[in-house]
Amino acid sequence: KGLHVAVVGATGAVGQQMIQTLENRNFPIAKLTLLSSERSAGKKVVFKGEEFEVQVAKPESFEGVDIALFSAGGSVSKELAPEAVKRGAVVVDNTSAFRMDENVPLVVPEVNEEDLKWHNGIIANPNCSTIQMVVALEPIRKAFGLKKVIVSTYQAVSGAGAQAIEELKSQAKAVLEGKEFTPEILPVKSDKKHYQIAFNAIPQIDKFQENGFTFEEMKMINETKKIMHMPELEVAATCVRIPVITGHSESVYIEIEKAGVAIEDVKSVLKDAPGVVLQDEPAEQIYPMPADCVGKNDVFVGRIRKDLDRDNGFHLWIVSDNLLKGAAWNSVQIAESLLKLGLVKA
Ligand code: 11C
Repeated sequence: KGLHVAVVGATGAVGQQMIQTLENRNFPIAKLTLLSSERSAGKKVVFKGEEFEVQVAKPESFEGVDIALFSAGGSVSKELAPEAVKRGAVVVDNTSAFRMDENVPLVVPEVNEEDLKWHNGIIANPNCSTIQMVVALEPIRKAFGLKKVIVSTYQAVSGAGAQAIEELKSQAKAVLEGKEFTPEILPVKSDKKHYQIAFNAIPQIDKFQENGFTFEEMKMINETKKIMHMPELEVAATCVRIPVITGHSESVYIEIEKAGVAIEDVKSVLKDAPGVVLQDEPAEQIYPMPADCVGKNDVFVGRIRKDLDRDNGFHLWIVSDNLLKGAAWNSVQIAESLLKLGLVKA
């Protein structure tokens, strides 16, 4: 008894976490189909102690599939997600292919689960750095209103995939041993130049757009407005890659609507918010750090301060596992919501 679930991109950094999360959550699976590009097909993956062979993803692979979780890059989603929908599957897509399509809901269950109700077969999973920010901002918006957001990110290399993790590890070793190396992956594999990430910080994630912002920065800006249903929200972002393997961190400045709100009011709202863990005790040096968040589904918030010049300004520090809440867990959580709301049936 259960659903036929397909994972597309089953051997990638996110795909692996999706399979693990489906297992950890004991998601009701009657049949599991693991798919990938030709390059990774044939690899073996273990789910609940059983070995599965990864098959090449083709349109026919989706016959009889109830839910397909896609994380194999935008071009694979563009080609195969409509094929999966045609065959009756509901697609949860973790790429940027359909996120800003007005016929596709972009969902973070803690914020806009209701948007699942108008899906047309495809549901988009937002960008990792956007997800963790909106989980913390939504309860603040509900309680006090929200006018403006300025975010600077400190993003882990696993956001750029398994090859970027390897590049950081091998570069760090080379630098410490005084050996030569040639950067090949970061900041963007397909861009013209590549820079050292070990012992460095790179202020470029994804490609530059005509307005001078990178695509990652524009994703944070546009996706935040769509998920929160706030086209009027003022949002600016600066996204930076740092030499951390997993766990994105964000320094976020917000301006709220309501006057006279105290730090304790913000803390008490966050303490009770779904998906949020408040870690904010400066006297005890307690604050979120990526190394502590790895492997956890929650969004951790701390360093909450009232702005020194503006009564309605607050500063926050937000950290989460970019492969879990930022990707695999949010996708599986969407699948759980679809089941709960009766929007998918075996
Ligand atoms: C990064 N945020 O850290 C990116 C990875 O649009 O799903 C996620 C890319 C995406 O490099």
